[in-house]
Formats: sequence, structure tokens, C-alpha cells
Amino acid sequence: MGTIEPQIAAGGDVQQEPMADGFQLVIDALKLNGVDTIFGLPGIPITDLARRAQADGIRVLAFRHEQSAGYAASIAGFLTQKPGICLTVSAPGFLNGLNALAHATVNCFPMILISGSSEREIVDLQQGDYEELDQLAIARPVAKAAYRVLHAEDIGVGIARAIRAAVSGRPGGVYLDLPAKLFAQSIDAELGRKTLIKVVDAAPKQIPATEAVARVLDLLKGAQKPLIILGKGAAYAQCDSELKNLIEITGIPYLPMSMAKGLLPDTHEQCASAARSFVLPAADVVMLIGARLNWLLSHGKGKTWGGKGAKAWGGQKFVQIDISPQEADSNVRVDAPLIGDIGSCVSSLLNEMKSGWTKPPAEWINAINEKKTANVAKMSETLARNPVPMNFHSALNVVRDIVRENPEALFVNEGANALDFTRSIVDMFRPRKRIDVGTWGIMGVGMGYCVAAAAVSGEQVIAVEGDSAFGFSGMEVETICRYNLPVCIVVMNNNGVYKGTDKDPTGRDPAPTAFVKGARYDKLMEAFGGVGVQASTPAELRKAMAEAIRSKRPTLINAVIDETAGTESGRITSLNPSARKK
Ligand code: ADP
Ligand code: TZD
Ligand code: MG
Repeated sequence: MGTIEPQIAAGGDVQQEPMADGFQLVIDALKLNGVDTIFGLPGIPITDLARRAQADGIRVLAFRHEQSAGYAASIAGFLTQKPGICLTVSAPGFLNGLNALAHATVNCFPMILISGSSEREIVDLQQGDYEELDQLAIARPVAKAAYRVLHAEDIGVGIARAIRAAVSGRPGGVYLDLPAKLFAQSIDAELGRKTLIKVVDAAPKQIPATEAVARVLDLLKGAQKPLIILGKGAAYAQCDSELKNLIEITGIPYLPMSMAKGLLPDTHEQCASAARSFVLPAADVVMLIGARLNWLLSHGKGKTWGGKGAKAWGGQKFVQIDISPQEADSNVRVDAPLIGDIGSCVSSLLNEMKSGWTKPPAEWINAINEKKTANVAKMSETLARNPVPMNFHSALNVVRDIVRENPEALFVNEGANALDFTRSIVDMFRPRKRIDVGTWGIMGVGMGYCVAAAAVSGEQVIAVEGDSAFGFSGMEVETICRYNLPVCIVVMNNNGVYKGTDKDPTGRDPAPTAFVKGARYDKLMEAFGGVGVQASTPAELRKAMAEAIRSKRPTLINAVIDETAGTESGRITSLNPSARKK
């Protein structure tokens, strides 16, 4: 571990004991636990923490706004199963990072937000310190856990607890409050070293109970129209071959949720994505694997599921594999909960199936295949059209080809139409390649995700961004250029939120959803030395994407999309209060 110089005592004698300060102990504790990257933004009191971490070999990626650094940390956590670390200054920097902390908790991503804070004595008496805020109290409701370390001797425990809280059980966002005074505290270096903890088995396996496994198998055996739904928890769990075995041995058709796309190639014969609106209401037993029955699955009821009314049960029975014992029954009855980590749960199921398994009835599989064939044919027709100006479909037809040719590339996606069309048109072929707006449907994750994806994987990154979505984190193109990351951003520019044609009925201002017409987002990239390209046709888009991937240079392609092409809220128009009233 690193130490600081021996202290000069008052009388001028050199003390023999090397000392370690708070900065060093934090860095050593992180390194001891395998942290190799910090996403952050410097300032008082953590500037030297960032500098010294970098000097000590940790990669420190500095952003232009803490929110992007936070989103980067959150998705690094998802991709690696190690807590992504975000480092911010106090009060405003902390608050800028807080959105990402909440996002991590909501999405079950392991992340630690480490923020410097001002002096407790002054904060607690509200005496007006520099950037004063009771950060711990504010973080608590949106964090899975929140801790503060006051003494250098406790840094080891503080970081160990933060790591365990972030990755064990259901992963989430953890807040770690480090007051400025802590960094300046010095303790005997040898003593300090002994206080550090290398966390053993941070995310222990959770083996499911034998009875629970039997209950699941009983239910599946009786099913005539079984369906598996893979969620991002299944992607996070990194048990890809077990999941593939389960799906192929059972022969059960499956639907991947957005970030589970590519766990098996989207072109897999059992993938039912192209028949989604047929399989959900028709299935009799549905096995959820790392997916919650939240709004993204219409809460497991209503018309999507074949229920007679908006909230009526569709008659399905549910199996739910999840690490959280509290998840089952959150929306509808779960008949067979299987609680444990997905790897252990799936292995247990496979073990019990060794004696043989009967695949689902042919009528069910044939009915799905018929729907798929019809829907795929319809989509191919739409994709093949070449309208002027370019629309989402003709642009995404290009993106789809490029992604198929580059299956290792990580794929970032946000927007409304730019998200919904992309999700259904662009196939993924490998696990954990697609990262997007997640559980909240949040805008602003884009550029932070691009930086983290490139840094963590070393692979090419492709981002498809709505023009509004891009604006939330657009300044981070400087960060992408600064670190010279292989990121190709395609801005689907339809001049606004959903579309660019809305008008202020009074004629005074632009409509709240409309942006400057014909904006050149590509110029933004050029400002920092990256490559900017304007693409008005699929051919131009294809050429620019291919060149970006060949050169690996930071590239932003301004894809000019018909401003009338989008629909209100993309695919979630039904959630608009005005639509709900009807
Ligand atoms: P999606 O949005 O893709 O449907 P969700 O975020 O709703 O996925 O659900 C993910 C679920 O996965 C959460 O309920 C979480 O508890 C669970 N989960 C995360 N990691 C694991 C794991 N290793 N083993 C089991 N369940 C997990
Ligand atoms: N703010 C945040 C943080 N998240 C949000 N989801 C929204 C606002 C609301 N919102 C959406 O849900 S999508 C969207 C907003 C502002 C942008 C849609 O416009 P776009 O995409 O240009 O990104 P399309 O292709 O024009 O639909
Ligand atoms: Mg738009």
C-alpha cells in the first residue's frame, strides 16, 4: 500500500512511523477490492482523491457532468457484476450524481456513489459551510444502503460494507459519504493497512430450496402453452450457457426484455419477440427469469395478457425466478416462486430434468411460428421501402445490418420512437450488448453509457439516440473525444421530442416538443476533433457507420429523419394521462 512521507515532529526529529492519510486508505481499500476504474468529476474535497487514484494506477474517467459519470458507473456495474464507482464533490455534485444512484437502485445495478461532504459539525448546526448539505439523509431513500465514514480507521469497513450492499442479493445503488476532514486524517500506515478488508464472497450464491424447484417443474410439466420471459436480471447473472440449455432442453418459446436481447441470438428459432402480442395473452404458464411484472409487462394483467378489462387477470400461472424473496406477488399471484441466484436456480432445474423432458405441444409452437412469419414478412416490406426523407425504418434497416455484422459491439439506445423502433428492429446476437433507458425509461443515460461501455469492454460502441435524448448528455462527446473512445453515435434527428411538427397554438413560441429545425449535431463532435457526418439517405448512413467502425474514431452521424415520422410517446402513448381518460 502507498504511504505518505514520514512526519516531521515539532522538535524537528523525523518520526520513524510512516503514516497513511484518508485519501490513501480509500484508494488502497478500493484497489484491494479490485476496483480498477472510477467515473467522476473533480473538485473540493475530492480532487486529490481522483489525482492520487490515477497516480496509483486506477483508471479515472472524468466527465463534464456528474449525472453522466453516475450513469456510466451504474452500467459498468451491470456489465461487470462489480460495483461501478462514481466520485463527486459535495452538495451540487452529489445531487447531480443522485439521479444515477436512484437509477442504479431501480434497475438493480450495483453502484457506489462516493461523495465528499462538508464538516458534520457545521452541517448539523446548519451554519452554512461551503456546499453544505445533509447528503446522507437525502441519499437514503433512493439508495439500497447509505453509509458515512468519520474516522480513518473505519475506511476499510465502510468500503467493505458498501461493496457488499451493492452486489449481494438484489444489487443496487449505495451511497458512501466521506467528509473532507476524513481525507486529511493520518494514521500509522501499518495500522491502517490492517484495518482494510478484502471482501470475501461479496455476492454469495443463493441456492433455491428443493421443494420450490419441484413446484416449478410440476407447473411447467402441466403447461400446454408455456412461455419464458428473460429480463435484465438474467443478463446480469452471467449464466448464459445454463440459460441457453434451459431454453433449448425445455423447448419453451421465450421473450427477451429489452436488455435481455442477445442472451440467445434474437434470431433463435424459439425467440417469440415477433409474436409478442400473440404469446402474452395466449400463454398458460409463464416463467419469469430476472424480470419484474412492472409496467413494462403491463403488471401481468389487463388486455396485454388477455384479461377482459384493463386490470383483469388473464388466467396465466406464473413462475418467478428472482433473487429477491419480496418480488413475487407484487402485481399478480405467483404460483411458483423460485428464490435464489439465477445461475443456481437454472442449474437446479436442469439437474431435475436430466431424467427427460417433454417439449411443449406442437400446436403451440406452430401457432407462434405462423404469427412470427407473418409479422416478419410485414416488417421486411416496411424496412425495404426507401422514402424521402428517410424515416426511422429505413435508417434502422441500416443500423440492423451494421449490428449484425458487428455482433461484439455494445449498443446504447435512448429516445422515444428512436428507442421503440430500434428495440424491435435491431437484433442482438450476444449477451449484455444492449444497454438502454431501463426500468424508468430515463433520458440522459446515452453518453455516460457510451463511455462506460467502451472503457469496460474495449469494444466498439454504437449508440442510437433520439435528438431529444442525446441533448441530455450531449456535452459528453468531449469526454468521448478526450479519451479517444471507439464510439459511433447516430442521432435520429426528427427535430424534436416524438416529432418536429408541433406548433404553439398562440403562435408566440416554438412548441414545447419542437427543436431548432435542421440542427447539425454532427458539428458538435467536430468541435472536439471527432468525426461528424450528416446523413440524409440510408446509403450515406451506411457509409458513415461502416467508416466509423473501421476507423474506431469518435463519430457522430446526424441522421436526418422525416419530422412527421414519430408517434406521440413512441409505443407508450397509452400511458399519457390524456389517453388514459378515454
Ligand atoms: P426487465 O426490466 O428486463 O424486465 P427487471 O429490472 O424488471 O428486468 O428485473 C430484474 C430482476 O432480476 C430483479 O427483480 C432482480 O431482483 C433480479 N435479479 C438481478 N440479479 C439477479 C440474480 N443474479 N439472480 C436472480 N435474480 C436477479
Ligand atoms: N426526462 C427524463 C429524464 N426522462 C424522460 N423519459 C423524459 C424526460 C420524457 N421523455 C420521454 O419519455 S422520451 C423523451 C422525453 C423527453 C424524448 C423523446 O424524443 P427523442 O425521440 O427525440 O429522444 P423521438 O425519436 O423523437 O421519439
Ligand atoms: Mg426526436
